[in-house]
Amino acid sequence: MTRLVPGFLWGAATAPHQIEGNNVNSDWWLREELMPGMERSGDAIDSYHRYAEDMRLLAEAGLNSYRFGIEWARVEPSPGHFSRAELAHYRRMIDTALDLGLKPVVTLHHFTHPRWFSEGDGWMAADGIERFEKYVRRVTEILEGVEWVCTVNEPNMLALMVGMTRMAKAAMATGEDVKKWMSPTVEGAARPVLPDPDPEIGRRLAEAHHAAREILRKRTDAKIGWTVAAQALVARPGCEERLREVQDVRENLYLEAARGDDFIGVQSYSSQDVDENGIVPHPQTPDTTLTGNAYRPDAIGIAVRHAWKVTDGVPILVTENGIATADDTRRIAYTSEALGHLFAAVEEGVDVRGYLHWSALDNFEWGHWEPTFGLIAVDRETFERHPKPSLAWLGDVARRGHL
Ligand code: IFM
Repeated sequence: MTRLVPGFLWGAATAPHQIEGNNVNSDWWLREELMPGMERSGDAIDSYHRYAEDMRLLAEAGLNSYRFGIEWARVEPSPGHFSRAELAHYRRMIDTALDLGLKPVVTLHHFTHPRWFSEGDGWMAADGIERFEKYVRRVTEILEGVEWVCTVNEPNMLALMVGMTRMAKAAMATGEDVKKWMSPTVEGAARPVLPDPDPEIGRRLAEAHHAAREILRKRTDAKIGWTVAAQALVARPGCEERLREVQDVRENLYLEAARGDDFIGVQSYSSQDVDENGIVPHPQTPDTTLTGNAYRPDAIGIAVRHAWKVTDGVPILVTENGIATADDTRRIAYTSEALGHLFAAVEEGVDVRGYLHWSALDNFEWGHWEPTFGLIAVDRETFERHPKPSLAWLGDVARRGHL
């Protein structure tokens, strides 16, 4: 039996825009309005009001941690104007989690920005980082008792999305089809290989992360990290050099920026090969997931070993891992296999501090509602929650501490 560190986090994760509903001051809300044919977040699953019920279900199942986010667009609806009521709302969420015995893992930025931030040059504006620092400084006022803080979620995906937004704006101005720039996630089988993240934006995000880390270290006792989207890339024979080039631009820039952090969040779903032309598209097979990913529960093992190596041994928190499927028995099978691969890496000496499943609830998958990742289903008319067997299963694993 694999020995896990004492206090190993067993939990599930969410992000504000995907579950709260009516995030009207965010750039994603605007995007959903402007992009033809895109599904909208709308009320989402109304977790803004129902977070206590959501957390209670996780705690009762046996989990000891919940990763959720603070929404910048709510906390700072216009530049420099901070909402005390929204900060109090997120403080209530932290208190609720602590009362239920769930260690909060709090994300400060998960893909969305206040509209006013994106209307300008966003991260590339001269004062882009300073703006983020101001927000982070205000948020530290409500973080007492929080042990884990993620500054920016998937900066590598964010750098790609900022680039996609630029392309969408350019396409709209010339009347071209914007569909391919709408969202980084796709539903259905025909998943294209996503473009590279823009390294200039990536470096800027790394600067923002370091600035936030400094503020958080001065003003809180939390462990600080950021969470990187891991593609678990594997070289085909003779393509090791090409793999390295692809990893450098897609992941290593972000993993190297985590050296000196207290932890690195690893988020993994699937794995892909790299050949002489770059990333090989996911093969389409009967077990392809609802986001077009290959069914690859071994990805998490590849991902944590890579992160461990590139960060030079920064402790790892698996901040996301899961599968988009309508068949919950597949979710249990995938997660069980994934944990087996994770534990194998632990046996080899990789320092893993926790496993947070994506996602606690079925939610808004960035322009799509069909791909469901949740341990809990939600009726989108009544907002009733229906825990799936996978929740009880994961809670049981958490209680026992092994498979
Ligand atoms: O839903 C997303 C999440 O917001 C970031 N990581 C990947 C998830 C599944 O696509």
